[in-house]
Amino acid sequence: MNTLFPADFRWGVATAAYQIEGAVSKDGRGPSIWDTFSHTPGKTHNGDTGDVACDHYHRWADDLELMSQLGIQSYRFSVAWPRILPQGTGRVNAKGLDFYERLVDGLLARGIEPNATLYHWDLPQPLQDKGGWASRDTAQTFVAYADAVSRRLGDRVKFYATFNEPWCIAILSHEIGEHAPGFNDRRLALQVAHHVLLAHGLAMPVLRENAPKAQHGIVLNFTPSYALDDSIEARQTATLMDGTFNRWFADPLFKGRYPEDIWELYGELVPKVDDGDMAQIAAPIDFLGVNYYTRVSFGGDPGNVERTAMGWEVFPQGLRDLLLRLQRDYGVPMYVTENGAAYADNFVDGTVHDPERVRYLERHLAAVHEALEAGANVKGYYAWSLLDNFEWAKGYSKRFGLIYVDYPTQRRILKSSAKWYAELIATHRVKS
Ligand code: IFM
Repeated sequence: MNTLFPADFRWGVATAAYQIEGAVSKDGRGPSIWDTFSHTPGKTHNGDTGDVACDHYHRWADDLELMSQLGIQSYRFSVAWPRILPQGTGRVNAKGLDFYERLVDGLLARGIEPNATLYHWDLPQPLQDKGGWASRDTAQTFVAYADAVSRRLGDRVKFYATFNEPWCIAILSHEIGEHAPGFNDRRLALQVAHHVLLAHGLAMPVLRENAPKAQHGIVLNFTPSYALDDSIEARQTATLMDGTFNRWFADPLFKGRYPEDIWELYGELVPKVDDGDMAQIAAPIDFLGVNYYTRVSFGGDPGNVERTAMGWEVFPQGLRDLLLRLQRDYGVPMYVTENGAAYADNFVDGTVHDPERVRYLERHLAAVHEALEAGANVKGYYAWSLLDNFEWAKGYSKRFGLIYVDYPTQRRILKSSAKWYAELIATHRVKS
């Protein structure tokens, strides 16, 4: 089957600041919670840190050239708050803004649309010291940061997303403890989720004012939840998982309320919500960024499951189902802002051959195409990731890039998947 995508469908790649930039002490950048966390023994694989990462802070122009070479149309990157406001608040560090201005202008000069995420997990450490996202004040502080960035970059950035993956910011980092700041407290995590959503809503009018021609939204990670048999247990567990993982974050944004079944489930752990918060959170957005990697399932036998190097099930149908369900439930224009896979890539005889990743991407893009045909308003796709990079608690042990990074030399090598993606962009067609 050959699937042709619409001519105006956008093809992009995505990265995040702490995962690629390195240069953590350069040009006045302050420390973030990820510097603290990754330097704490036992928190990351092998004690890996983002100190150097892909050294993109110095190599950004070469990386943009690689994007040009592949025909990338849009680049989703994140802005590091501690470069802009080293203390988190107060004095703006002009050199931090200069870096993103160079990056944005460099993209525009190459005909690549800038798509900026304001928060991809690197909270300035001084703000964590004052309570971090558990403190309501951090929501207002975020607005001042969003103002500083969007005032300088304005409409040159075509897409602004406030947050990347609130579930990870709240639950993975404050309840499960796997990510910075590494807490294990569900009540705290739910309050954090509320403050993050509130910060998003409070920032929307500011972003619209500073960049009236840009599109504004937020990026959520979704893990669709399936019952594999008809048992009541499997169906109930799947519904609750869907509620805690997906609806808890999406319903407030689009319906102005938390899902009732999960509110009841959480009982006395629910967050403190002030008058007016929910209306603020539900401020209209122009797009929803959808990050999709895998699903969870309950009951029955999933059979012989194919998994990536992260141990995540490969389930392309989940992306089609998800896009159609989001269309039905929320009816908002969508971009797939992350999708991709880690595999154990090897650099052999000057090349990196990664047929599993090509197959993963091909099958997921076929699923996106099916969703489009069935009426989902999906306007673009960003592969995660442009480069192999710092995979958070997993350090450098997991490679998600279309481009291989040889960390000791910082040499970049196009994997077969990068060449495949370039061909897809040129033809708008995916074979499956
Ligand atoms: O690397 C991460 C990214 O930072 C957020 N979404 C998932 C990716 C793969 O785990």
